Amino acid sequence: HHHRQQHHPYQCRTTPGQNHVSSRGLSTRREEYERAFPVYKQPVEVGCFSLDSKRRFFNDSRQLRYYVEPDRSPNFDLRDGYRDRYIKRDENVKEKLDHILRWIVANRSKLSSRVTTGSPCALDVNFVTWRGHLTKLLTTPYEAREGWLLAVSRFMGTLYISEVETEAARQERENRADRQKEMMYWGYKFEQYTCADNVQSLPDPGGVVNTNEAFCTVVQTRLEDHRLLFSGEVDCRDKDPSAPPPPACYVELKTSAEICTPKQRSNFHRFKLLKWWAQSFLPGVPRVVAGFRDHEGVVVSVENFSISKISHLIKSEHNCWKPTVCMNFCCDFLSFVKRTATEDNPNVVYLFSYEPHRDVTYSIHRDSQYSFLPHWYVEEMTS
Ligand code: 0WD
Ligand code: CA
Repeated sequence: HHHRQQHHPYQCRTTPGQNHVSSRGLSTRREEYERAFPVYKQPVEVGCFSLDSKRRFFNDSRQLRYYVEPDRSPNFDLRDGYRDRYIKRDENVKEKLDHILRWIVANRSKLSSRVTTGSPCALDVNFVTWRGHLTKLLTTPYEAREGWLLAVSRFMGTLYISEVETEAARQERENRADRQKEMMYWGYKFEQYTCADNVQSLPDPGGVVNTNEAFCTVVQTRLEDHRLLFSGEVDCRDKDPSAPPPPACYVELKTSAEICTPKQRSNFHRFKLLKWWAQSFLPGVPRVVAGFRDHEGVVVSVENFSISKISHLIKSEHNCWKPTVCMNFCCDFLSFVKRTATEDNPNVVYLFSYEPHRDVTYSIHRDSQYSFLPHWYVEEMTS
């Protein structure tokens, strides 16, 4: 009794007024998103900001680092400093969109449309969010393990999307094994081995790893008729002064277990490259540098991945992910949000929920714990 519609899977499939689950959910089935690649405009960097060692906000690039290419087989010890030179960001503090909102307040003139054209879209964008939230949307049709919760509020015509930690994610975070905690450090340690603070200087593997520090780019782009403004953390940039302007000079750093068997290679292509591609494609970061490490946390090889080549690399894989499915799903989700989150009120939250193998559904919450647009932001924007 299911009549799947090829191009508009979210449209009401039942008679209006009939209370049927499929009439208010959004399908996450891959087959429904296999159509032409949607228009995705080249992302443009409109600004950046930095968070220092105490997580303080600065409207500048002071935390931007420079990539220093290591040997092909550098033998970096990623376990070094875990006990005595590691300051970890407090994961219990939920920052929501606060840093992006601070950036918007400081740079409002760059974003507001000067000509008032009737529609009250004070910011001239439809969506404001973190890049990481969009990455989760892109990978949803292939995500069989983890669900998500995305809170949405419409304010002055713009839709703000902020993640809410699921109960399952909170439990996983609180029950993390010691080995897992240490492995989370390895990624940051690899950054320290490969990044310098200045164009002229070299990396300092003897220093402290402090995960409060971050450099974030703010980009603007358009996915079909959705104008997007989002921010993402950037690891470092090409230190060559003649490198292209941001975001094309940015480099994403990753660590991954070394690949020893065909099965491991296939899993790497099917799962890891999907996440790497989605994350960097969104802001237009062209390359990923991967450090492959052994079980003892020693980097045994370093490899470059060009984002534009990843989709070709995976084509030999049977039953593999497709970029067009990722982008079309995201596009349709944003359309679904636009037509659902209609009340313009910073204290109303439309909570969208995904559980693997289910449609995306939503619930509405007024003046609840889910409200995430701070008073200072609402005040600033309306005065
Ligand atoms: O409050 C929240 N729910 C979140 C806050 C969720 C996600 C991000 N954030 C904020 C933080 O302020 C952080 O500085 O986002 C920033 C990073 O945002 P993003 O670029 O949109 O996130 P994502 O693409 O998922 O992660 C990029 C990097 C990660 O690198 P790897 O190579 O592992 O993908 O940002 C780091 C991590 O190094 N990172 C985070 N840093 C702080 N808070 C977080 C987080 N929650 N998640 C990933
Ligand atoms: Ca990284």
